[in-house]
Amino acid sequence: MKFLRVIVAGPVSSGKSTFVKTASDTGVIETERFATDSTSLLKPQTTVAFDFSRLILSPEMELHIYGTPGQSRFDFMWDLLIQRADAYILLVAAHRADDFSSAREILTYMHQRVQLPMLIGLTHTDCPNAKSVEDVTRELSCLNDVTCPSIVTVNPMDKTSVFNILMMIKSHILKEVDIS
Ligand SMILES: Nc1nc2c(ncn2[C@@H]2O[C@H](COP(=O)(O)OP(=O)(O)O)[C@@H](O)[C@H]2O)c(=O)[nH]1
Ligand SMILES: [Mg+2]
Repeated sequence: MKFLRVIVAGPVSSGKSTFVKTASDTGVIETERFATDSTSLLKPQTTVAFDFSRLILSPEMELHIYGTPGQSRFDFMWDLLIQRADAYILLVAAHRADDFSSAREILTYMHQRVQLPMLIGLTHTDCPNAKSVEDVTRELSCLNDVTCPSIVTVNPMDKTSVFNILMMIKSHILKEVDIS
């Protein structure tokens, strides 16, 4: 059996826990707790360790999907998770431009630690004031020396949409394995 580990990172409320839950065909393990700081203005609960779910693709292959906590005070968890990952997806909420700098920080953090296949998933594209893929591409590539990766739209509440981006990241992983 081959396990592919995919990390789902991103700022608070970008859709990580929802994504992990939707991806699952076996149920999910969550570590949500009531938020006590500024996060509580965005939502009542926040992920403190990680969310985990599994997607069985075939008798030989499973995706293990780990959602990170969004708040940077839990960034040691990002480190633990990313060091053993095969790939990661960074979720960015299209309608929350104030969070783009936090998304860039996470991108830089990951990039400095690992060189792995990755994609950016643009969420909340259905919300008022959502920026386009082109706008977000520009915003995320303008700082730091991180080359901007592919950005695709994803709806974390929609099973097909989540499945599609997971299949994209899976083929990135398998391409890397073939080459090496
Ligand atoms: N309208 C809309 N709501 C979304 C989308 N993605 C996530 N949400 C909602 O945004 C909220 C925060 O999502 P959550 O998964 O808790 O974010 P996390 O902090 O990254 O784990 C939840 O109420 C989700 O249902 C999206 O693409 N569109
Ligand atoms: Mg969460």
